[in-house]
Parts: sequence; structure tokens; C-alpha cells
Amino acid sequence: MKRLLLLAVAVCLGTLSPFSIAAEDNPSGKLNVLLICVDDLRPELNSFGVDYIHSPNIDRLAATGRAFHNHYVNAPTCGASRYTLLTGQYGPYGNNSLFLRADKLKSGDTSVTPSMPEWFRKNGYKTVSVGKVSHHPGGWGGEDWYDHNVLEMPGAWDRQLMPTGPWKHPRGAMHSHAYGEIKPIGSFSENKMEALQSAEVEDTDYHDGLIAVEGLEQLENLAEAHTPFFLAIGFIKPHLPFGAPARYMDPYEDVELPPVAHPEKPSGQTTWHGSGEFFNQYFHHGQDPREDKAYADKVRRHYAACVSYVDHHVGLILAKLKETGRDKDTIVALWGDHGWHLGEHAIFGKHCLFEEALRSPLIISVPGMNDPGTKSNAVVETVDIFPTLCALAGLEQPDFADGSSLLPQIKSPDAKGHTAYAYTGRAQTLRTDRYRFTLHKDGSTELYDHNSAQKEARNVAAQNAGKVKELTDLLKERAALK
Ligand SMILES: [Ca+2]
Repeated sequence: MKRLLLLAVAVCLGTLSPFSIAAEDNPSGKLNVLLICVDDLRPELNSFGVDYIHSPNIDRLAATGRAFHNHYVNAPTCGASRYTLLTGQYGPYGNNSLFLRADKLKSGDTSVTPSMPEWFRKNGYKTVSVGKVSHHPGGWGGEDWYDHNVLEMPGAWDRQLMPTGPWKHPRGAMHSHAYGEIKPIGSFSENKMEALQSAEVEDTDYHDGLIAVEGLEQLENLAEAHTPFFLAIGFIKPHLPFGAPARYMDPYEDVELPPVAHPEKPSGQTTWHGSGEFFNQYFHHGQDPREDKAYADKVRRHYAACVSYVDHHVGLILAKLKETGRDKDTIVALWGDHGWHLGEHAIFGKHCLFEEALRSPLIISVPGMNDPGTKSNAVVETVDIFPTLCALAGLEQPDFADGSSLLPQIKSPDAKGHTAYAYTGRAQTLRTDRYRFTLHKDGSTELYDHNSAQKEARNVAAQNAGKVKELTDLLKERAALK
């Protein structure tokens, strides 16, 4: 009885995982963490209701875990979004967010709190990153993002790896095509990289194939060790350019694509932009998908092929986890760092505060969880992931985290969510289960009612002054945490 009482107290204090560990030979008595990050992945997945997408491996993960269908990122750009994942806090907007934090650490700023991997490391975990987990693949700065003395996240990783193959350095691998081709520096170069590619090559002739190979090796090594592990593997597709081995185009050759929702450019003050990354940095042969449906479909098919390419490699990682037996004592989380407009609101890109840029897939699978495969519709956000993984693994909660643990939703798919806050440099937004409310720096507002047929195609702020006031106050409460 006394032991049971102690156990109950320990669970309440968060010092034990609330899930029993099924693996008979668990060497550490702790649950491991396998975190899979996917770059620029909107919920363009079969298991998230997009029927034409071929994503059997991620779908299988969703079928054995909890898929969060209303997960929102806190910032619609890679670096700032990854900052929130990896620190559990809202932070600066920009791709250099984590480097700014590293500078603070270097200057001895004691207000900087531990990152998620550092937190696990301090709790006895071996922490390893492979590929694009922080903003720079590999997690280094300096020339070509390859100076091992310049760390994006000091103290975070026991090992950080980024196979560069024929691209020679992480900067080259980040925006690359097959055959070692890398994007020229400068947005307006005369020699722009093709936006789309479909080459008859092996999986490892694009960089995610190499990231998977390294990830498999690290996973195999960690699975044999007698310490718990926190392994983060970051795939770079479906980030631009949209290139993948040709066979991943096969499922999309003859498929009828569903119509694009609200393809018109929104009127009035919004966070709409001219898709600068897409048009300025990549070559489109004079075609504009905003005016050319055939080209828009081609872009969408290539994005889909990149999703299937990544899905294949997620499948290899999950198969290896099972083969090692560590699937019985490993939490798996799969996260997209933000969404991507494929023509909605006449945007091809991210960097705005609409649903398509902010909604991304989050799937969390825990051995022994209730109702595996039942989705959650709760509104949740990326800053929730750090406290969630701590709660699931039985680690002390990071009291500095801006989010809250999703243990209730993992225990019960019907558990309610909260609100999701996000920002760019020019505006902030709050998503409730019914509304999206956006507040611009100049004070102008957007209010969208997701219970209406028009959703984010009709700003109803002018007709709902009371709701605007209420959501302004709520948004400012969240903004004060920044
Ligand atoms: Ca990204």
C-alpha cells in the first residue's frame, strides 16, 4: 500500500512516466523519445483527410498514436518555429532566432532557459540530432553553416550529424537538387535553381535519403545502449525546391486534384504576400501558378511527391525502431514546422498568418496509450510539445515553458484544447476553436469565423466589435509571455 502511495505521489510530481513500459529488456527504465521533424509539411497527408496523398507510413503512425488535427505552429517560418519547439517558448521572429539565443548564452545571460534536448540530457538522456532539427541542418553556423565551433544550440546534443554528400556542406544540402546541385546564393541570381525536379535517381541522391541512412545508424546504436535516448531526425523535404526521385511522382500522374480552397487574393489589410521565396529564388520558366492552373497542378504534384518521398523514409525509421524492439519503450512524435499555401489566398509559400501557413501535422504515439488511432480535434500549439514529452517521459516539468502538456489529450482524444498564438514581425494571431483573430502592428484587425462557409476568406471584424475586443485582450495575454 505504501509503495502504491509513493508511486501515486511520484506520478503526481511528474517523476515517473504515466505509461507503463512494456519492453522486458528496457535497460534504463525510462521511455526514449524519437522526434521526427519534417520541413514545410502542411497536413497534406492521407490520415489528415487529403485522400490523394500517398503517405502510408505517417498514416500508420497516426493509426497507432494521437494525430492532432488542429495543431498550429507559433511562427510560419523555419527558424522561429523551431525555436518554439526546441525551447518551449515564444521567441523572436526570424530564421536566426536560435543563434540569437546562442549569443545570449555566450555573453553569460543567465535568463536563458535550457532547451528541450538539454533538459532531457540533464535528466540522463543521450541526445542526438540528425539532419534539420534546428534551423541549420546539423545545427552549426559560420561559413556554409559548417563551422563546428559555432553551435546553434549550445549544450543540447551529445552528437549532431548532417551528412552532406555531394552537396559538400549543410547550406548546400538545404536547398538542393539531385546530382549535388545547390542553390546559388542571392535571391535574384540570374542563375536560379529550377523550382521542380523529378530525377531518375536513387533515394540517396537527394539529401533526405542520406539523412535517413544516418538516422538509422544512430537509432541502431542508441537502441543498444543502456541509457535512454532523445533522438531527433529532421527531414528537409517538402521544403523548396520540390525535387524527389521520379518514382514518387507515380501516384500523382493521373490523379484528379481537388480544387484549391479560396484561391483569390484577399482584400484589405492582411498578412498576404507576393510569394517572394517561391518566385524570387526559384526558376519557373515564366509560369505563374496563380494564373495558370496546369502549372499550379504541376507544383502541387511535385509537393505531393516530396511528401511521399519523406513518408518512405519515416517508414524506414519506424521499421528500424520496431526491429530493435525499442518501439515498446519509445515515444514517437512527428511534427511539421509550419504549413504551406499551395494556392490558397493566391499564395505559394508560408510567412503569413492564415490557416494554411500555421496548421501543421503533429502526431504523438506512446506505447500503451488509450484509444490509439483516434484523432484529437483540440486546438494545440508547438510550444506544448516540450512539456508534453516531459510529462510522457516522467521528467520534471519545465516551469518556464509557455505551452502546456498534452497529456490530457493523449489520455483522452475528447479532451479540450486551448488557444494557439502565432506571430510574424508585423502581426500576431490567435486561433480559438471557432475564430482566427489577427492583430496588425498598426492596430488593424482580421476576424475569421471558422463556423462560416467562407472561413478565412471573409473578414468579419467590423461586424463583431465585442469579439474583437475579447480576442484582443486574450491575444495580449499570450503576447506578454514573449
Ligand atoms: Ca520550414
